[in-house]
Formats: sequence, C-alpha cells, structure tokens
Amino acid sequence: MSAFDREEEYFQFALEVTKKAGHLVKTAFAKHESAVTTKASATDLVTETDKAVEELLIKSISEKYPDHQFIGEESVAAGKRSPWTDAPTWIIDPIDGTTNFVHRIPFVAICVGLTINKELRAGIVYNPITEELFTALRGRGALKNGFPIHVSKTSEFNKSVICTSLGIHNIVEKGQQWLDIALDNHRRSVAAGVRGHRAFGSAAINMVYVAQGSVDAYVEYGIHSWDIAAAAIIVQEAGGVVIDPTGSEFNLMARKVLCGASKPLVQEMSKILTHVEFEPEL
Ligand code: 2AM
Ligand code: CA
Ligand code: CA
Ligand code: CA
Repeated sequence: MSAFDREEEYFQFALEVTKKAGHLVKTAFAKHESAVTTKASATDLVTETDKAVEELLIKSISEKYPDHQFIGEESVAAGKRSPWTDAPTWIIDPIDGTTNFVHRIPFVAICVGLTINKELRAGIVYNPITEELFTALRGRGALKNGFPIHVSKTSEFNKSVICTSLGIHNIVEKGQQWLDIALDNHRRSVAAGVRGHRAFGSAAINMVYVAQGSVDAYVEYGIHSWDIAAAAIIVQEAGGVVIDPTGSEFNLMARKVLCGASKPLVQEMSKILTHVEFEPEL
C-alpha cells in the first residue's frame, strides 16, 4: 500500500469514528444533561461528553492502529500526552466550543487532525448539531459534506470580516497583560477599517468558516494544537494561508495562529496587530 493510500485509510477510519462520536454530542446537546465541571479556572469548562468523545476516538483508533500516537485536550488535562514524533499522531479536540455546548449555542466541533513526520496530512472538523462536516487530505482539497469549498477572494483588510475570541478571559497564564493587548488589537482593527468582527466561540469553527469563505481571516493567541490542527489543513486545502501572527512560518505547537483568504490580507493584518508570545506546547 502506498503512503498516499495508507493516509486515506487512516482518514476514512477516523471519519467513521468521528461520525459515531457526533451522535454522542448531538444526543447530549439535545438532552442538556451532560455534567459540567471546571478545570484550571472558573471559565475553563469540561463535560462528561468531552471525555466520552475523546475516549471513543482514542480507544477505537488505537485498537485498529496500535502504533499511532495521540495528543488530546482531555488526555493532556489528565496528564496523558504522547510525545510529538514522526509516527502518525492524532491531535484531538473532542468538543471545541465547550462553553457553547454547555449553553446550547450550536457552534461546537469535534476536531481530529493527523500528523505524520510532524506534518499535517488530514483533518476532520465536524459539527454534529448543524450537520456540517469539513474534511481535508493533503493535496486533495477541502470538502464540506462532500462538496469542495474555497476561501473568499478578499485581499484587503477593509473589505474583511475577521474572527478572534475577544476578551480571551481564558488565557490564564498571561492574565491582565494579554487582556489589554487583546482589547487593544480589537480597537486597532476597528481603526484600520475592518468590515466586521465575529467570535463563534470555537477556534475550529472560526477557521472552517475562513475555509468556506464566510469570513476572511482568523487570529488567535494562547490556543493549543488540538484547537487548530484539523482546521489548519482544511484552510490550507481550501486555498487559504496559515501563518504565525508575527508573519513567520506557522508552527502547530506555538500556541498562536493567523489564517486567512490570501497572503496580502494576512500580511496586512499581521502589521496591524500587537503580538504576544507564549511558551510553545512541546
Ligand atoms: P474549548 O472549547 O475546546 O475549550 C473559545 O473562543 C475558544 O478558545 C475555543 O476554541 C475554546 O476551546 C478555546 N479555549 C477555551 N479555554 C481555553 C484556554 N484556557 N486556553 C486556550 N484556549 C481556550
Ligand atoms: Ca477546553
Ligand atoms: Ca478547543
Ligand atoms: Ca475542547
């Protein structure tokens, strides 16, 4: 089997498991009964469903592919993290948008990304509530529910609708310093003439909305690899650009991302923003 076919097989298997996990999320969302607890801070939520989804994905994939590795949000929170090696590594966020999930706002996504030799090779971002399934395989384009998607044609900041999380209350380790910069970045982008800001409450959904051309760019600091791995390859395969907010090369583990419809647009945006550095994840 060629490396190409092997990737496709891994991807198809993960897709089947992700769809099963989607049933869990959809049912729990409808019942509104998933028990909520907090993690690092009062705004850092986790539910039974987050844990159940991550467990299902890791158990199913590791049974079929025992040599594969996993970096998943809730496993890392529980102290279980594979090292990031050249081996096939699944980077998983069981629910991106847990606050939305808890508040029954339908912007939630199961995110499953695959790296091989530390390169993103495949991505799945699935919102089972709205039944939007975004997928990408390296070199083969990005799809939504099986149909090709493409970023917008926007290359100017003053014609753009951009996404970011605003407030970023959740970046506990930078506290007030980062909150001030984040709010100032919001003010700067308004002053620079941005057409609009949106914040969907899920990093992955912000990014796949860039991929399908609904919004033009997304910037975030303080996020983790599992928030962006799957969605980053979907943006790239939809013709978009993914870079470090400072303008340098994208690093999946650097805890920040800037992506958008075109290179001129992300470069212009990079110059408007004040940047913050975080300790890389690995
Ligand atoms: P989560 O729902 O998987 O936790 C909210 O705008 C976005 O920020 C979501 O993608 C959310 O992912 C993420 N997020 C929530 N808490 C965070 C934290 N403490 N650090 C970084 N990102 C966080
Ligand atoms: Ca979380
Ligand atoms: Ca997340
Ligand atoms: Ca999550």
